[in-house]
Amino acid sequence: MESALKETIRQKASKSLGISPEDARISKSYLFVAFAALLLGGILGLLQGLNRAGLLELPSWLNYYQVLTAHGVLLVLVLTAFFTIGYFYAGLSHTLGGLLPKVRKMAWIGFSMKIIGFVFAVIPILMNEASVLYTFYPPMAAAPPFYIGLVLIVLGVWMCAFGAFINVANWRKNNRGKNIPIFSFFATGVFVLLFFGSIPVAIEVLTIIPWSFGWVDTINVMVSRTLFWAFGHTLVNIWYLTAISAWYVIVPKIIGGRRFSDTLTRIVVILLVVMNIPGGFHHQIIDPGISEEVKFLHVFMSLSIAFPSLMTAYAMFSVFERTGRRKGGKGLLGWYKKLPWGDVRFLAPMIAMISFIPAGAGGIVQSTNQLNQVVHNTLWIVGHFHLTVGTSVILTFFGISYWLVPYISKRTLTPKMNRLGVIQTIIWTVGMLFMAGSMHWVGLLGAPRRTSYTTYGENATALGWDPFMILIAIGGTLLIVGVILQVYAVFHLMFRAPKGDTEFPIADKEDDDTSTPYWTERWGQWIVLLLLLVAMGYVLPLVEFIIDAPPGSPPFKTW
Ligand code: HEM
Ligand SMILES: [Cu+2]
Repeated sequence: MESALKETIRQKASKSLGISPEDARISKSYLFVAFAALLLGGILGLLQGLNRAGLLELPSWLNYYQVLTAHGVLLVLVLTAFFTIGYFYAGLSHTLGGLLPKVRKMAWIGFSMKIIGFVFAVIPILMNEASVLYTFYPPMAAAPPFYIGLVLIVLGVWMCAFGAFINVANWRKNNRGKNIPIFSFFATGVFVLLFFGSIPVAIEVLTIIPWSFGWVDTINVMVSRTLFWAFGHTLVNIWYLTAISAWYVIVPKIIGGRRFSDTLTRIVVILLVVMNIPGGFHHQIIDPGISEEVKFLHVFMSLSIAFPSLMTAYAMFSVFERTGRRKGGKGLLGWYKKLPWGDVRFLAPMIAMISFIPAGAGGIVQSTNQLNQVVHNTLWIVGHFHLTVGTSVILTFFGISYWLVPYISKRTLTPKMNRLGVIQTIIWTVGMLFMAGSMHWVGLLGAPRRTSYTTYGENATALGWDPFMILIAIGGTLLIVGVILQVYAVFHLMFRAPKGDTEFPIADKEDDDTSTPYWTERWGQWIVLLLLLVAMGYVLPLVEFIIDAPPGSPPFKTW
């Protein structure tokens, strides 16, 4: 009780003081880059959609695969990384009583490293020397600066992860025996995953660099792909964990309710962090040379992530129902009418959650050996991740932006901007229904992903895909309208909206919530467990790939 009281007083104090200008500047810069990436990446996405529908021929100086590489890099690497860091740093500052000066410096060094790395990576992409797609697997080889840029980006992310660890450790030193505030608990989980999840890709890139320079002749493709997906699969769950931090902590406050059980929330975070990394082979289900047992193990681990997801679904709907009933909602479903559907800060993450239901089901389909054979490398996959990251995650980020950007800019969300946000959310949802829906369907009919417009010599099957491709182009056109509205909203909230104080909305626990056991704080143990599971998933296959190595591959330029 006493600690709850202190907590409230502290929150009140930091609420009235707001975020310090130094901390705000960090988050503002990160979010600015994130939304600039959305604008550029969105325009490129539209070009792809129109090209694949046969509606637009790209000029001779712009290659489809070059555009696709930039679209992937801008949206899944730049947008998500910069948003995640800007968001969590604002929340660390808010819940831990400000960032330490040292941590601020690290955030800026990290920022510069990522920007310099990005410039290094982008120049060869612009020169069509790095159209290797955002997955950059060997044997396709880009010009060396592309990989050097990636190394700098990873180091920049590590800088931010360590900054977060230092700030959290400092808080713990000053608050012995206490659970860290729930938002910072999520941040810790995300940065732990970011750090450990990006070690494999760092190793991969370090082995690619000498090969792309021509200092070594060949590379072990199986090892590279495996290291990539140990990272890629983790990255997906980093986005997911970031999104659910807002679902568990922020959304209940916005609807005027309380959080779901604090202990359960922390267990979900721990499970997602610990079980995550050894799932990467579900992206390589039809790769040759990997034993069935290992594939099975990884599929098991990936599906075990569905367990905390189901816990999340239960928790969220429980919060909605409780809150709706407290506000007078009657009957079996009457509570849903009491939810603030006209508030973009609720509507966007709510649609995000709902779209995660089919998105998650699609993920289970892909993790199933037999079904994977049907959808592998078809447009189904592209539909899947536009639903997961392009809708569940991004719509949550959009919803966050309507309070986070005013919060760090000391401005307010006006009813007019809120209305614009609601319209934006609806346009995005409809656009994605068209685009991702058609992609799923045409993927089942066999249309391949990552392929520019072709009719395969007027082949009848390929011609049958055309109507769906037109729907994809229509969806893409709606989405670009959504992108422009969203970027306008962020720009407006950052620089133009009326001055004033906006709250960082963190929901309280229920009054009758049980106290949280302190063992949830043992991050050292969770990390040991994480490493053990990583060893279980990866040591044997990697040793096998290296000892019984397939013939190495020279670099190829396929575009
Ligand atoms: C204006 C909105 C968007 C449009 C019109 C769009 C359209 C497309 C199209 C047509 C493709 C694929 C093509 C192919 O396989 O040939 C694609 C690929 C992709 N998109 Fe989007 N997209 C949009 C937004 C997003 C967002 C918000 C994200 C993630 C945050 C995203 C992530 C990706 C990724 C990762 C790929 C795969 C790249 C690859 O295969 O290497 N897209 N997009
Ligand atoms: Cu995965």
